[in-house]
Amino acid sequence: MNRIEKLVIPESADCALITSDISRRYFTGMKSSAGIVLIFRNAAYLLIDFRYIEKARNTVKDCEVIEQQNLKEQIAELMKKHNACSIAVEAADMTLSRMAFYEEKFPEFEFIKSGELSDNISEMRTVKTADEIDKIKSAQRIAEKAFDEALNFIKPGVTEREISLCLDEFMLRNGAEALSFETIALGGKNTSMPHGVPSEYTVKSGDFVLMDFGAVYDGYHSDMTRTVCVGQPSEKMESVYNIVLNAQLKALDTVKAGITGAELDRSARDVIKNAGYGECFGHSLGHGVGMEIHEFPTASEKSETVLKENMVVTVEPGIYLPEEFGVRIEDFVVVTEKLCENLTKCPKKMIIL
Ligand SMILES: [Mn+2]
Repeated sequence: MNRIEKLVIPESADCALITSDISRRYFTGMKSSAGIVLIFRNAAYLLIDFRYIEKARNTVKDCEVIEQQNLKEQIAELMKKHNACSIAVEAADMTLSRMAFYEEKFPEFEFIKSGELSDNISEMRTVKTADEIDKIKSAQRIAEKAFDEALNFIKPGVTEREISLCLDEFMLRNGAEALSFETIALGGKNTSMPHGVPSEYTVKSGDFVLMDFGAVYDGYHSDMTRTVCVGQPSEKMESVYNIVLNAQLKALDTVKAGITGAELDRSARDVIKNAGYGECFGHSLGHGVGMEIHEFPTASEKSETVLKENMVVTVEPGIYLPEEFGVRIEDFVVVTEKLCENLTKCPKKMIIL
């Protein structure tokens, strides 16, 4: 069964209207910034405009490709053909103005606006196929080579922005179709801000440098964080680093199919709490990664999601001490029945440059 056949259309709807860029790519295999997929229980159509039509006709296999000309007429025709009158929309993507557009154009149809369709799609996407995992691995290999490059680049005198540029340029030159997100590269005191923005701050000897970055390969993201030291760390830096590392190793030892996101979060959080830094770990332990950089499942204190085999999830504990420094170490893993498969191959013992 292909993905379109696997999609569960909400029971109250006759068809599903796919409008988000990511879902369109997920179901058609083709990247585009426009177009809709209309999925009935026994047929599916991609309506896409002139800019993309050649590519769509050549590559899209699982649905009928129609050149979009008059969307209103074309949708009405397909609805009639399939004797359909209710349409489930992607509530997580649909804006109020687009919804108003559809409702105005199609007063005769009922729109199912509950989150059910979006939930069904995101649930499908949490469990990865072997092919998706391969793409995620390719993305991660690119990011890891960029990390090696950055280790050669980082020295006293370089700025945070230069470090982020070093990572970005390397990833884009070496096969990344895009960056997973705006690269975080922070030095010195700035490392205490978990999602700080790279500035002109110049790295000094004795600084931590924290880098959180990833590459996108064929639509799939990677995500990693490393904290390295430029010159000798203080005793406190070393001790905090090792607490974070132990918390991360504990979580990597815990993650497996059948536990909840909350249990995974707790495994690392307890190590940090017991070391007296519980208040300094103010974000959740991890999140799913795939076609989006943040997707389900969530590994947070409240997450009741039960992890399943072949979900991909990050493990990224941190300790942040304002006006001093911060440490985060992030790997991401494929959940399996026993030991997870760690997709991140970079060393984690403290690197001193
Ligand atoms: Mn992450």
